[in-house]
Amino acid sequence: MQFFTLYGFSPSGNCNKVQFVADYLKLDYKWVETDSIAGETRNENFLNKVNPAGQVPAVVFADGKKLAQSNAIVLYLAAESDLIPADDFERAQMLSWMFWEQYSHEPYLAVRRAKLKFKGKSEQDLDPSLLENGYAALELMERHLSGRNWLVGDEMSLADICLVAYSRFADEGGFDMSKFPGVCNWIDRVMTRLGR
Ligand SMILES: N[C@@H](CCC(=O)N[C@@H](CS)C(=O)NCC(=O)O)C(=O)O
Repeated sequence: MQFFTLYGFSPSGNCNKVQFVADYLKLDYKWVETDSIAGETRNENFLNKVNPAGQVPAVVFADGKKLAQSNAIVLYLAAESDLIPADDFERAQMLSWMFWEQYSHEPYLAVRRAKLKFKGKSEQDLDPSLLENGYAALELMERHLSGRNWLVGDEMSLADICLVAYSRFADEGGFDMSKFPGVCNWIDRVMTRLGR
């Protein structure tokens, strides 16, 4: 893997995913702190040179190629590593969790956390469906993880890293994690495997 620059905001789970994968795989990269809340992803320089969509994480490789979207970046960085199952069906299951994360998990857990923790909103300001849908995502994970160590197969995969990114901050989004002991144990397991 060639050297790359990773533009990321430290409190962002989407950015943490990329950092976790890059560090686990001991890749050679430079982190550039980019405060998305302060608007640093929306200036002309960032839009022209890094990501025209104005978001982090975003990666610029030594040869000038650019890539955005956390789950696409980790898939590229981890190609041919042990974070992607060798079995075709398990690989598809991993992708299934990663698509689910972006559509049915992150939009509730990450958004609720961002509003409460970074945007100064109070519980009363929030759309109640964020809590309802976030709890539905956590319940689905709790059921799936019963009797399993990892989301897919017998080893940690990108699915675990992508889902742990915001699950571990669920309490900051106002979710009562005492209802999800299986998810909490899995979070500890993934973070330990990542050496964090
Ligand atoms: N689906 C994208 C989401 C990226 C995203 O929402 N990034 C946020 C930080 S977590 C951001 O840069 N927001 C700034 C903005 O949209 O202006 C991914 O997974 O990378």
